[in-house]
Amino acid sequence: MESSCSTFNDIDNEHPKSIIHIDIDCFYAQVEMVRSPELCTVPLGIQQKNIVVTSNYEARNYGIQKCMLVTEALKLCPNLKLVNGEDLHDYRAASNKIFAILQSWKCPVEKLGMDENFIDVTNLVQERLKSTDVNNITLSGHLYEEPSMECCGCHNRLKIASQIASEVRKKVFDELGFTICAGIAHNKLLAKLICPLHKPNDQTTIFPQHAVNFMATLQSVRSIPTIGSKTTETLISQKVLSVSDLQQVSVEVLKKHFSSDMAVRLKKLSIGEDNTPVKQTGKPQSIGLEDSFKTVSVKSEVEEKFEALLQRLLVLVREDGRIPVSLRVTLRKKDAKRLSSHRESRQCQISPSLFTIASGTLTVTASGQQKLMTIIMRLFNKLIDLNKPFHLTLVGLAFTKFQERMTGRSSIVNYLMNDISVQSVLNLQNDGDTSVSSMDYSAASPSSSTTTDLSDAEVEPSPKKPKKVNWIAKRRCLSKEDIASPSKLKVGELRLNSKELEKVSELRLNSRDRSLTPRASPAKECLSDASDTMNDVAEGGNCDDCPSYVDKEVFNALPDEMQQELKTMWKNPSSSGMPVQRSSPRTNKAKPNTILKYFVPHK
Ligand code: DGT
Ligand code: MG
Repeated sequence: MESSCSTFNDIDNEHPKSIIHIDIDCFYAQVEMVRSPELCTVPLGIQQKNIVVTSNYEARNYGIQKCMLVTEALKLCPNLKLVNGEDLHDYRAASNKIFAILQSWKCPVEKLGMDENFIDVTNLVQERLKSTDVNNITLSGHLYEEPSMECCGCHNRLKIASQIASEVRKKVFDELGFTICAGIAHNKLLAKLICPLHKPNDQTTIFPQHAVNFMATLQSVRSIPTIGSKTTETLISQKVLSVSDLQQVSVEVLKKHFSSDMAVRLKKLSIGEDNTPVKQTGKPQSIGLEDSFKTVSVKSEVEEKFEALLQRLLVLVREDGRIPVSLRVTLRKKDAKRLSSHRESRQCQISPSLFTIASGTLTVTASGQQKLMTIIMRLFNKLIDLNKPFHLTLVGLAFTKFQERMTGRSSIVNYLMNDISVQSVLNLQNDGDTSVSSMDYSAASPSSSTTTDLSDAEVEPSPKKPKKVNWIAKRRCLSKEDIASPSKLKVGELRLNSKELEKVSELRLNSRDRSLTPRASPAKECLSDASDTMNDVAEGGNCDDCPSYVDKEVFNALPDEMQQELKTMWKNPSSSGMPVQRSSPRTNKAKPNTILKYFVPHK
């Protein structure tokens, strides 16, 4: 057996990468079929408005195509079973589950829309090669064409990638019941384009030396993923219609119509060359929903549409788990003068305290939802002059920014977020304080941003005290490995939340001054609120040598390592930047953001 290191050295490899492209068969239709298996044996169409956006393969046998009018589809197949697919929630959920399975191979996975993914299995292939007889590697699935001679070792690598693709497809089917197609190649472009060659529920591999021939079979330049409608138009104007035409046209001719870089890129694409990396997909930058319709011209109807969108959006945001801090409202106005429609957006910051995290789940109370609706309608009023008639054809809602914070239980920020809501209750009940916050209204486009101050009591009623005590007890049950030491905390993440943290400090002070004097000891509080948790809190806490301004309850709830770290800092204040003398909370504002900030002096 040859050594994989000597045979497949990356530096000598012309085609070092191994990429798998995954496409789920008749995606929306499969989600419905998995949910209701009786649909598997009948022709099924997924309807959005008056269009069949996709259909199962049974229906495709009748000639039904994607985005066909319902009336046409029913003419072709009167027995077509139609399911409404306007609510994308379950499709999105299925897409996320599939994505999670693809990640179990520990390779970069890039999501492309809801039903496509790229997986870069280059490293995994290299690993497997080390324990594989390179003379005896079999290909799984179809091969685009038999190779005439070996290349740089890429054939064996791609064969192993085809085996991984097979495993991926099997796992997705076994765990979720979805059949999928896969394309295997040394780059993303070829992997994507070869994927649908054997549909459904199959896979195809292409070796690099067949790239030029394969690309020449594509009838339209538009088939190349990165070529959009404008580029296609320009190419057609130069009589470049097919990919074969693009292969033949000189780069000099292309340079007359495109930038030099673009001209070279087009030439490379035409012969199947592409070196774009598979970028690991993270969480989306914004989460939004839109609803389009013929016309809506009455405010109450608009409000109903937003209400419905908000309910659906809150489901999505709960599944996402991050706390939104910015909300955008989008409208599409029918413009009689311009004979066209155009979109306008406004967005504003929203208070994170509208949301609470209880048992790891993001929730919004009914009053929080009302406040969100108030904000939405205020943004709407900014966009529409209600003294004049209006005609809308679309409304949209999106959460556009999220709190940057560690989401695990071990996050100190998470810990403090829970505290914000507890303190809010005290603040509202004991102080009768109508907390006024200013919100920054700005148009989505930075060039036309405006700022308006609005009064809005956004402090959110939240879990009652016993819940907090239980929660503290829970935290104390976490293992040491579960809890990050303060030294591991990312300072940036804390700084991003500094406003919020100042709010915590202020609320803590207010509530303490007015409602918790004299203060009960942590053990006593536990005893009165939830006796079964008393031992957890009382045993762990030892704040005898803490400075007098320290909130003992908070200190006792911290893991031992943090307590030790703080005590060390208190012993040596000059090196830690901690307040040596008792100071007002305002003076803390100017200080760097350290864990010491959370220990607010009593007045
Ligand atoms: P396939 O991959 O050929 O077996 O069939 P699908 O249905 O998976 O088609 P695909 O991969 O192009 O699109 C994935 C899903 O996206 C599809 O199930 C429905 C939706 N979709 C596709 N094209 C459109 C479209 O033009 N409009 C709308 N609203 N949805 C679309
Ligand atoms: Mg698909």
